[in-house]
Amino acid sequence: MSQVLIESVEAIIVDLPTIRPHKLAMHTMQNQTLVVIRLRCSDGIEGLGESTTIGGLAYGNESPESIKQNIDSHLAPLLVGQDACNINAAMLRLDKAAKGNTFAKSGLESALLDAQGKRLGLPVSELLGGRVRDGLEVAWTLASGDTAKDIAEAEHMLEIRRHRIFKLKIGAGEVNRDLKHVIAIKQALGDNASVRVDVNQAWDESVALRACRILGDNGIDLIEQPISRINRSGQVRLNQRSPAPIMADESIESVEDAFSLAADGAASIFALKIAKNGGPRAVLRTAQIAEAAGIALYGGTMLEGSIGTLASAHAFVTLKQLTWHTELFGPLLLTEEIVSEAPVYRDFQLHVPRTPGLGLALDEERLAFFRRK
Ligand code: MUC
Ligand code: MG
Repeated sequence: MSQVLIESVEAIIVDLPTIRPHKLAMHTMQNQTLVVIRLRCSDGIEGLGESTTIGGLAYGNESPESIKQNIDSHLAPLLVGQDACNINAAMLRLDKAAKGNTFAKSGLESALLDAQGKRLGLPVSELLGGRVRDGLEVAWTLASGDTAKDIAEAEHMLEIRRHRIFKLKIGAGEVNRDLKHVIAIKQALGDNASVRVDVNQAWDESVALRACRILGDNGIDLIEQPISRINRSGQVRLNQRSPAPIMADESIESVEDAFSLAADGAASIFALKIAKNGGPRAVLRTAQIAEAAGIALYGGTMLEGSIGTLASAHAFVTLKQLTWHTELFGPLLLTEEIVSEAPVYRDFQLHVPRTPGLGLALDEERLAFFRRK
């Protein structure tokens, strides 16, 4: 068989409405911008990937526009003409020529895996060594900014059996008001739900020491990234003192970050995100570091659409332990789809397709309608 080559790589910016504003410490999302990757190969197979972030440059070092520009100008030319079946060689070539850019690389790695899975007739999870579960329990984020609305939203999710784990985005408001908001929600939901918070780095250590104690004492199960990713020693101290476990999210911007966090004892849970590691294979390297260090795992999201969500899910179903479950609800925050069959959420779980590749096809008409002109 003659070699299969990568013929073209396209990065497409897509703007989609959200079901409601989504309020995070550093940004309020009024919509979501996806970067869809389309990788065409000489055997006619097309691989899909996604390189999505949150709030322009509010979350990380890459914005949708910079991701597209860097793929168009630097990364795609390195891939075109290369062997489409050798994902190790393709990703090594990108890593040699381009520092960082893990969001862009994640979409490209996902697209290569999707194409290879379609070629071999295997789901991406099987290319990654094989799944040990078919479904993933999915948390929902309460982030309307209003306590009563959040409680009503959580109760509805419990009733329709879609979510029983809730993450509350705090840190934008005054700390005592935030604590009251969280405790009111936990009291309303009681033992029917796991309630966690994500501070998105908004506190300093002096505030976090007191707040983490109050949250832990009031039944909050997990505290995500309470202080700046830069304050490593503060995070180590918080991890030793907080009654609720500390999860690292923004602190992990690469697989190497995961290693040094583990070595320093700076978190007892890692939020795994394909975008922050450079793809579904790269995120599994971070998972292996965590497993070796006795750090628990959580399947995180950058609020990707269906493509990025399933690229994450195919990696997460291969994991031995996923103690804190996942938050792969991105498609449910959007009012519109650009794939022909949306991922299936049922009985608190996301069901991961067993069809070849990621298990998705683009809806060309909807993509044409929503892509940025
Ligand atoms: C984050 O910081 O974890 C994940 C869920 C959500 O609502 O926001 C994201 C980002
Ligand atoms: Mg987070």
